[in-house]
Amino acid sequence: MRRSPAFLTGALVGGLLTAPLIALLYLADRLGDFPFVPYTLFDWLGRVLPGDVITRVIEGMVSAIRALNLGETSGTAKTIENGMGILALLAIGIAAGAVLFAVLHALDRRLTEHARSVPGLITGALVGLPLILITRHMLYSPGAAFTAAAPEVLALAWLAVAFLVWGAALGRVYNRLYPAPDHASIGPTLPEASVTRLDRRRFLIRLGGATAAITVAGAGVGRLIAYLEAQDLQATIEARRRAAEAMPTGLPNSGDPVEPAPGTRPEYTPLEDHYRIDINSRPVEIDGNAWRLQIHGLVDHPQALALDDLIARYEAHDQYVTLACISNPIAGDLISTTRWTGVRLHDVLADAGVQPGAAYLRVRSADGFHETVDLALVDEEPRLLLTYQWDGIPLLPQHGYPLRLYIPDRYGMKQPKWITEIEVTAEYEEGYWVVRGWDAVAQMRATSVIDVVAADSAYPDPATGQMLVPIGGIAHAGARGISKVEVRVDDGPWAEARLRAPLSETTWVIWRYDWPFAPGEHTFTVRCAEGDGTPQITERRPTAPSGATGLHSVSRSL
Ligand SMILES: Nc1nc2c(c(=O)[nH]1)N[C@H]1C(S)=C(S)[C@@H](COP(=O)(O)O)O[C@H]1N2
Ligand SMILES: [Mo]
Repeated sequence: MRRSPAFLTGALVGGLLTAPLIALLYLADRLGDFPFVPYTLFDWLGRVLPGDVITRVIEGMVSAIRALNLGETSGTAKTIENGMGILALLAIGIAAGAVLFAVLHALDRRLTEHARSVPGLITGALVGLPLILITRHMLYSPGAAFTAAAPEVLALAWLAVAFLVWGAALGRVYNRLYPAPDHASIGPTLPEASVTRLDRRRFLIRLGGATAAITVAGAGVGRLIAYLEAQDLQATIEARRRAAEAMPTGLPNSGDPVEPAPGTRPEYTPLEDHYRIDINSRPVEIDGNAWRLQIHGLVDHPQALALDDLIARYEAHDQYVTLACISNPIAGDLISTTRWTGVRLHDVLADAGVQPGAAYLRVRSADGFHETVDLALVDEEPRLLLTYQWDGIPLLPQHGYPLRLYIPDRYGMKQPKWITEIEVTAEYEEGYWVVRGWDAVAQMRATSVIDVVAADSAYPDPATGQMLVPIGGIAHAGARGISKVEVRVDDGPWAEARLRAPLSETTWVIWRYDWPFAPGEHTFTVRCAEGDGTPQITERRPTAPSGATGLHSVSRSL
């Protein structure tokens, strides 16, 4: 019987040893906020890989989540991304094991037992060093304002130890599986002759058992801590609500006679259900007390504003807003509505004294995200808000605490969270996603969606006795408003739906059409027109680069 090649055994051992390494990194992260290398690696890759690669990954992921019905898109996507980070580190470990074993096997006859402990340590260093540098760059470079991390020296030392021990273990396992022939009697390992194939297999099984136990224990305890912390988030929302004395305010359109069809999505998205999209495996956590908004560049009075300064010095404005991601497919769930509270960017800039010649704002965020805003837009659009509250409470970490920018009529990609800096400049600079091939303006597309064909809620028309089935959903066109929604059944005529008054001119509109029921299999299609009558684009286009277009249809057997 032939032995499997050393590199294959190395790949196996690499995998077996990297799994517990990842579990222990995770445990340390949950216990003491030590860096979780799979996430820093993934986030770094997301920033350096070419934009079209990233765009394809995002599109593939969003369509897979929808096709397989995996649940809410943004949360599921984040889970998959987190998994990809873990798989990436696992793959690195497997590759490193394969290479180490292949190299040692080639040198086998020439290395003494003692010399053979060195390559394992070298492997640990070669794999660990770049990952440590990436982690340092992501978490501890001057621009990075992630504060929820262990002290730098301690964190990097822990990673160095972890990777060296991991590398040394790789080397040890190699020695156990392939003892040096000439020095076998000196070392603690068995003479080669006695290391039978059976013994090797038994050893690998024992190793697998031990590493599996560490992996499960480490990951399990880590998960438990994460679970306990997640419960804290709900508590955080509640505590913030109490602290802000945020009374549930009545919605401005509560008296509207058009009742949503039963099963239509909530008109006002519960805060915990608002979609979340950003380039970070974990939400950026900023210390709100230490945080300052820097305003500099072509201004007479550079500013460093604390959150309290913004709140105390400027008038607060509320705006009900429907935010959507440019990656939202037709009828996707990357769209939500809440109440944004903040101060006018225009007012804040006036105090900084914008100098002649200035034309743009470069807005920078703690996570390296950035966007450019036209100063002309700031002058003509009073609704640009430096936002510090959603739903009446301070922004949650995942939604941009302490400060984010609202720009009406634009997709989310133009609206930075976790803002730290506004530079007033004369030169245009492409924003984070614009550099990566997405639309430079990113004006929201008009869209209309059927949420429900509420056959269960059919009722007889009081006048004629004809059964009516409520059909309902949303229509949205950024800040341009919706003047008309129409529904077509099969190839019939377009019938006008009733529109509920929206929460504001910048939110979606809930529509409803009560369809005269006819049994059978039917296809329902919806379309809308913008405030000024401009019809929704019917041509099917993908999300990249400018936002999806096309009509939404659903088929039902009734
Ligand atoms: N700093 C920062 N801001 C960001 C992003 C980001 O990755 N980093 N993503 C943008 C994108 S693509 C979208 S769709 C919105 C989503 O905001 P939300 O997660 O609060 O819903 O945030 C925008 N602002
Ligand atoms: Mo987005």
